[in-house]
Amino acid sequence: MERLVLGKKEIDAELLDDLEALLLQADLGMAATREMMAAVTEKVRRKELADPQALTAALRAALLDILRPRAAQWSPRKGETQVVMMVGINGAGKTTTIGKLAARWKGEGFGVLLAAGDTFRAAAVEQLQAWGERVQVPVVAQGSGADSASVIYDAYAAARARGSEVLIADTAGRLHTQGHLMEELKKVKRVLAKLDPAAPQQIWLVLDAGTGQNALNQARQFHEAVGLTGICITKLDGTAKGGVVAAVAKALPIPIRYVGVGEGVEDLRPFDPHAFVDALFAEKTG
Ligand SMILES: Nc1nc2c(ncn2[C@@H]2O[C@H](COP(=O)(O)OP(=O)(O)OP(=O)(O)O)[C@@H](O)[C@H]2O)c(=O)[nH]1
Ligand SMILES: [Mg+2]
Repeated sequence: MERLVLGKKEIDAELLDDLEALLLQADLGMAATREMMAAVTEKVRRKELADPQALTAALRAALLDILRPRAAQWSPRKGETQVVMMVGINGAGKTTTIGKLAARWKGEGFGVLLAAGDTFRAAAVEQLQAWGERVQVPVVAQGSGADSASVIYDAYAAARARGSEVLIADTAGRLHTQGHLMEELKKVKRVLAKLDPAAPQQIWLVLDAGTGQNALNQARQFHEAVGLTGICITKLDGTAKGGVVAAVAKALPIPIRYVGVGEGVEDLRPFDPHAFVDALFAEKTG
């Protein structure tokens, strides 16, 4: 974005139109784009922006205004056993993100347990177990075909008995439009609530940044079905333009917890609005 703006000598209507198109192309979506354009257009009208550099700065500030309210970290707490349930459509990156989170929280000194709640997809249990071995965190599993709610319930009971601070529960991928599968997630919530009405303390949606504006629909529908307390956005290392983070931030009042930037165990970053704005405005090379 920098290049487009800085390549020009003055701010005119054409530059503003180009900018709007660029924001939409970068997946920021209508609402966030409108808000940012309104902010900078107003500054242009009041002649507060002397040159295209000032315009870039104003755009960054407008984007930060959208993102900053969504930056809120969550961490396990000593003396409690909390459940983080991960939900999302097929292939979004749930299981991978669980492996990364397990390594992070274990590294911070917390007792971590994983629940193989994806009893639906063949090899899903083995995939989580492989992550468990890799990051040296135990996994509670019953094998495929088992009842997801019962696996997660047993795992929560085990986590409490062991005094683990956090149980991270995997769940099967599902389309946000599949009503009966959404019902299954509600069942997990009901069953866990028998052990503690506050459980699951966190329900995080995993979104693949590459799904563009469809990510918004997913977020809305999962939120409506189960009530989200966090969002993780994966695959920001790939071809995804990343603007979808702003679209989601604008549309839903849900904290963005982490972003995934690769397939490795270290490739998870706490969501940092400043770093995100820098990355979005950085010139892509090649
Ligand atoms: N490049 C990149 N790849 C990722 C990232 N997160 C996950 N992946 C890859 O995306 C693919 C799907 O990840 P999974 O973790 O299996 O996704 P899932 O949501 O558990 O999928 P289901 O279990 O089928 O619902 C895997 O090949 C991961 O390695 C990321 O941040 N960057
Ligand atoms: Mg999975």
